[in-house]
Formats: sequence, C-alpha cells, structure tokens
Amino acid sequence: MRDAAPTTIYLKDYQPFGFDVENVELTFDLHPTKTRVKSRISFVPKPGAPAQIFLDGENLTLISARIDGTSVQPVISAEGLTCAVPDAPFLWEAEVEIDPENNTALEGLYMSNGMYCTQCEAQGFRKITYYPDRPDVMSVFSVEINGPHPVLLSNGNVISTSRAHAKWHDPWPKPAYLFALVAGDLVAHSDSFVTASGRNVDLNLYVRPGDEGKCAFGMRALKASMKWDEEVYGREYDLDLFNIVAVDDFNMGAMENKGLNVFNSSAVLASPETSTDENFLRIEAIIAHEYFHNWTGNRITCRDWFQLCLKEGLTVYRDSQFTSDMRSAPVKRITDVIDLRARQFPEDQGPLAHPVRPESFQEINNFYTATVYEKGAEVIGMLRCLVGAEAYGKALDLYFERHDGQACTIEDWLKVFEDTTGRDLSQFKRWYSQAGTPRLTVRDAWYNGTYILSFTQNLAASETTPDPQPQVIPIVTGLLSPSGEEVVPSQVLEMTQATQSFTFEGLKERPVPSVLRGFSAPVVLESELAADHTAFLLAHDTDPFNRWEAGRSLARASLLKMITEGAAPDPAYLDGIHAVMGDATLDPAYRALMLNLPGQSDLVKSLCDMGETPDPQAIWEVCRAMSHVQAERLQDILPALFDAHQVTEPYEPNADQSGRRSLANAALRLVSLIDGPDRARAQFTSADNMTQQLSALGVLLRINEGADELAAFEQQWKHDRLVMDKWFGMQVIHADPDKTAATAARLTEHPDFNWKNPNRFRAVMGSLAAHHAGFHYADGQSYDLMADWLIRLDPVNPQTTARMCAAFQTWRRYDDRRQQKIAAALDRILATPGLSRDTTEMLTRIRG
Ligand code: 0A1
Ligand code: ZN
Repeated sequence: MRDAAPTTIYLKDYQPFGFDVENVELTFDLHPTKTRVKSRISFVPKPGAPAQIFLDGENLTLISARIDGTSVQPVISAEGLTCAVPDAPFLWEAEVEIDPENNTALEGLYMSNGMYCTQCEAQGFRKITYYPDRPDVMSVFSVEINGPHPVLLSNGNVISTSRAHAKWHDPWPKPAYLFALVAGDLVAHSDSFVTASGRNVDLNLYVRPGDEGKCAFGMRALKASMKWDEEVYGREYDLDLFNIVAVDDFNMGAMENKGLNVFNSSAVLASPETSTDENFLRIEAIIAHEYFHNWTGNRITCRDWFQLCLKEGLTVYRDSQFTSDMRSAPVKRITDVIDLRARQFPEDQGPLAHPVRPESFQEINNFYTATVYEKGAEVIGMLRCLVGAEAYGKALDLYFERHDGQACTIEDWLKVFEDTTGRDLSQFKRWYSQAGTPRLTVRDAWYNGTYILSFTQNLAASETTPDPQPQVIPIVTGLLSPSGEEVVPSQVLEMTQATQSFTFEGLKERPVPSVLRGFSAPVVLESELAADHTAFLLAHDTDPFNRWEAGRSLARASLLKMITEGAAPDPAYLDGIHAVMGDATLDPAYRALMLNLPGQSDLVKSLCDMGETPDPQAIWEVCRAMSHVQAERLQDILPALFDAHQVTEPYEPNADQSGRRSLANAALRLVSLIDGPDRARAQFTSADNMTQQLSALGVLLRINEGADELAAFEQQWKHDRLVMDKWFGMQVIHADPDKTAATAARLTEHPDFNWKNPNRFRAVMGSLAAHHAGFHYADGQSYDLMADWLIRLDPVNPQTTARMCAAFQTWRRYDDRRQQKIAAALDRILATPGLSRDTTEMLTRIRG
C-alpha cells in the first residue's frame, strides 16, 4: 500500500516534547514472526503538557495498554497512537507484537541468517514499540530478553544471564535511536582495555561461527581508537563493556548503539586472505567512527534530525584525524578529497543539493548523505583552520563539559567556539545553511615588488539557497620562488567578501602561488594564474596535497583537450608524472595516487561547464588512451617500480606495506597494457592475500584476459559471502561499456545473487552505477535494468532502494536522447503503485 501523502517536516517547526521519560523497561519474548515486546515507561508531564500523549509506532500490533495499571484504549493510526493521560507522573505499560522475520527493510527488529538484530537510527525504534521516538527524549533503559539463543545482548552492562534469558541495564540516558538488541548463535572474540583512569573494559566482537578468524584486526582497531580518543580528545570510555556484533544484512556501514555497536560484516570482518588493503583501511576507519560516536553522538546527541551533522560531521572529522595519525596524513587527505569530489560535489551541484544542516525533509533516511557527513566534516576542518589547533582543542573541551548528557544544535556547537575565541561566527554559519559548492576564482598581479592575490567567490542560486551570500573561506596559501624555495610559508587567507585581495610585500621576484593548500575549503578552484604554474607546482610544491592536485589539474586539462579538440596528451603532464614516479624519496602510496586519472563523471561536469555536451563513450576512450600513453611514457621505469615494491615479508595491512602494494599494482596495471597478462597471471596464481589476488584479477579483466581466473576465483571463494561480493562487483566494474548492462543482467541470474542482501545488491547494481560509460551506454539498457531492480527492491527494502536512486542524480548533464531515456526510467519507477516514501522523495527531487 502506498504510504500516506508525504508530509514535509521543517526545522522551523521544532517543538520540545511535552513529557520527560524517566525510565524505560522493555521485555522481549523473541519469536521469529510473533515477538512480544512489553514496555513500562515512566512519563513526567512538563509544565503545560498536553492532556493527550502521542507515541510513535509503526507496524505494531497492540495487545494491551495501561496507564497506572488501568486499561486504556488509545486511538491508533499508521504513525502511532494518541491517548489521554493524567496531568501528573504516570506509568505507561504496553504490549505489542512484531514480526522480525518478515522485516526485510532492516529497520527496527529484524532477522539476518537466523539472528535477531536491531537498527533504530533514525526512526526504527517506533517499529519495536510505542514511544516518543525522537532524539531529544533521553532516558535510562533496562532490557530483559527471553529467547532460546546462546547470546542475548543489549546496551550497557549485563545484570544477569542464564539459559535463554538475559537482563541488561544502561545507566547513561539515551535517545531511542541508540537502543540495540542482538540474539543468536554467535561466538565472541574477546579482549580488554584499561582506560586512562584505570577502568577495565571488556571488549567482545561477536560473529557467526566460522568467522572467528576475521576478528583480530577489528579488535586491534578498536583498542587503537580507544587510546587515540583518550590522548587526542581526552575522552574515556564510560561502561565496563563494549560489544560489537557483525551482521550480514545491514543497510549502512555500521551503527553506534550505546555499548553495542552493530556492524555490517563488510565493515568489520577481515583477514589477509579475504580482505584487501582498502578493506582493512575502511574497517579501521569505521570502527573508529562508531567508537568516537560514544562521545560525539551518544553522550552529546542531536536535538532533532536536522542537526544530524552535529554528530556525523564531527565524527567523520575525528575519524579522519585518527586515520591521518595512524597512517599517512597526505594520502588520507588526498583520498578524502577524491571521495568528496566523487560523491559530495555531484550532490551539491545537482537536484539533491541541500545544506549541511537541511531545513526540511520527508524521509530522514534520505539525509544520511555525503553533504551531511563529508561536507559536514569539511566545515569542521575549516573552523579548526580558522581558529587554530589550540583554540579548537579548548572549544571541544568546553563542548564536552557544557553539553554532556544533552541533545544539542549547531547553534550550541558554534557557541562554544564563539565563547572560547571571542569570534563572531554568524557568517561562518552560512556553511551550514547554504547549499552548493562555491566557485573560487584566483588571479594574481605583480607591481614593483608587491604581489597581489585576488579571489572571487561565487555560489550558484538553487532551490534551497535562492539568494546565496558570501561565505568565510579559509584559503591556505604559500608562495614559492621561481627556483622552488618556499619564500612565504603556508598561511591562512581569510576571505569574507565576494571579492577580496591579499597583498604580499618584500619579495625579490614574482613568486609562484600555491593556493588552497591541503584543500582548505570545499570549493571548486578556478585558476586564472599562468598555466605553467601547474607543472611547476607538480615538480616543486612543498605541500603534498597541492603537488598531487597539480598533477590532477594537468591530467584533467589534458583529457579535456583530447576530448574537445582531439589534442595529443600534454607532454608537461607526462614529464611531470615521470619525475614524480622516479622520485624514490616520495611515499609509494602517494606516488600510486599520482597515477590515477580524474573520474569520468568529473570530466562530464567540466565539459558541461565549458558548454559542451559530454559523450560518455568518448570520455571512456580518451581515458583509456591516456592510460596507454602513461604506460608508454613510463615504460622505462614501470618494471623496476613493480619489482622494487614487492612485499616479501608476511602480510600486514599497515600503511607501509599497503603503500608498496598500491604502487606495485598501479605499475602492474600500466605495464600490462603494454606487456600483456603474464605478470598479472603469475601474481594471481602466487598471491597469498586478497590485495594481490584481486588486483591481479582486475588487471586481467581490464585487458579482457581474466576468464579462467574469474572461474578459479569463484571456485575458491564461493563459500565466502564477502569475497563473493567482490567477485560480483569486479565483473561489472571491468566490463567494456557496451557489455556492462548485459554483464550485470547476467549476474542477477546467478544463483548466489541474493538481491535482498544489501551488500550483494550493491555489489552488482552499485557497480553498474559506478561504471560511468557502462551506465550511460547509448542504448539505455543500464537505465532500464536499474529501474527494473529498483522497482523490485523498493517494497522489500526502501532505504537501500532510495540510496541507489542517486545513480540518476546527474542526469541533466547528458544529451537529450539520454535524458529522455532516463526520464522514462524515472517515470516508470515513480508510477509503481505503492512506491515507498523514501524512493518517492528521492525520485521526485531528482526528476525536478
Ligand atoms: N549513525 C551511523 C550510520 C547509520 C545511519 C542510519 C542507519 O540506518 C538507517 C544505519 C547506520 C553512522 O554514522 O555510522
Ligand atoms: Zn556516524
């Protein structure tokens, strides 16, 4: 049945809840299709509280309800219940029945491979029982679980356990979205951690039997995160127990439930044989992210869902600091910016644009976006850049001291910075309220020893931001002499006006500027500086980010000229890359990044900005051609790079080894374009870890050579779901554009294409969307295939369906024929009877 007409919820309409919740007691009698949930909730009316209470509740069968022991008959709707209540404290008791086994949406209490688990953020708790399901209602929870399972878990500390029964108590008041319950036949990988103040914390990572061998790395990452948060933010863990559970069916990466984090198994299980270096890196970051939420999210939570960036932007910022400290800071920064440009920029520059703090939504699950998370983190990085590291530390200390135990807003967050620094942050706050990526243009001038850098900022008007105002942009800038010495070290130019100039005196010769170092603001930089500066910066910049950025700019400019003018590849780019690749003093991971080309959808955007109509196939061909030219130009050093960076020690997923592997594999990819498949075949056969095995397979598929290896890989790994996700994804990612849709379609017929599992669905459909030229192949088959599968998945799992709709968000960038085909696909999905609120909202926004 179609959801009721969608209602839009506005930030400006926020009203506090009329009641305090002093205490919540829940009892679960687990049953796959008939779980009973009893609740005993103590409500205390606030002054002026209404005479009726509204409790959220969805898909619940109410068995009984009592107030202070007397039966009541509430009015029940699809969204919840309304009941008359006394104007004094009262005890609400209810019993409901729910059906976890048929809960395929994976929100609320559901089952995954025979195990019970919950996902309550953002609004899943209302699918468990009637409750004021909003983050500003915080309470202390006690939970009793009855069910025939060896492991029965909830938040906080264990009070008692016996066969088929467990009692839990969480002393920290929390909103319902942090509630969790897990029950099943699980095994624990255990360890412990002693906090700075001497508290012993038991740590458990619960997994399905058979996965015990994939826990060690996650546990190490957890302990490293706990230590880091103590050392860097002064934050200690606050319970005697910290549990993590791995589940196979999960819509997102992981969830920070208090004391009981639930993880998508892909975000925690790892072993050298089954996981790549990238997987290890991602797992370390997600473990840290969820752990850091204990303070930024749980102890201090959000007043309402419009404030989501309060916890997410800050926690992403913190986990990126952690990764920078554990590994290479420049490499982390570069990969974050690549990711920001690939995921957040298209969102900010298209029909899904919204401010970091949105002001309205229909379905909150649609706002767990790159803008809220990653741009939210960039905004914090800018704030730290403007006030300095020391002031940032003081502001955070005040934030934790002032707001511990509260549900807060962005205003509270900015106020601690204002109070500790004396700054007025009202203009800075526009980063939270204005959607879109500012364009920053830079030009320079040199008169009699005075050097002037002039900037103009420009933010396009959009539906959410019709009248954009100038933002505060920290532009970290250094100046180099023509011989490559740094004559003015990095400093922050604080831009507050639409157009602004900065003057440098006392220079002997006209310098070469290096602006926006470290990508100090999430803007699109348009340079009107001399073109030869870029090659100079690629050779000499002391800022590793900008040095990489120079290489990327040259690559982009060259590719665009190849596409639009049929030009030959730029020799300055190729020479610059050759010099960098041959420089053994540079970190191998950094050099590997230098070889990558800009994303093909990035090039689409540049072409649109130039007034050109992009042709995805031509872009794909030009990128291929550029790879060949790279391989030829580097031919003299590639075999040596490959050989010199082989790792001969036992596999470790650390920065040093993974950096060497990434450079060796980048070299392998290029050298195989010229020398053919032999090296990659040998590597595939001899590999003792997944990084080497999978990169060899990718290289082979890319040169249309990997059929036997693909079959061998399937044989070897068919018992391992996470590895098989890679097998599914690889074939789509490496298909030629004219075969991408057919490859994906064929894979959906595979007996192991369990499309109700989000990881497997994404392995095929997410890879289809990520294959730019394949997704946009002229026959439109990919659009139709995607539409077919979105229509099929929507009634089963609206959240995952809605997220996948973003594949179409850039559709207006293409030619009329493609637009017509996409419009037809979108309209077909939108016309599906009973389409979920999630998907309807996404597609109506995209369709425009
Ligand atoms: N808070 C989690 C992400 C998350 C959000 C929503 C979910 O279900 C709708 C699940 C997880 C995080 O930031 O890691
Ligand atoms: Zn988070």
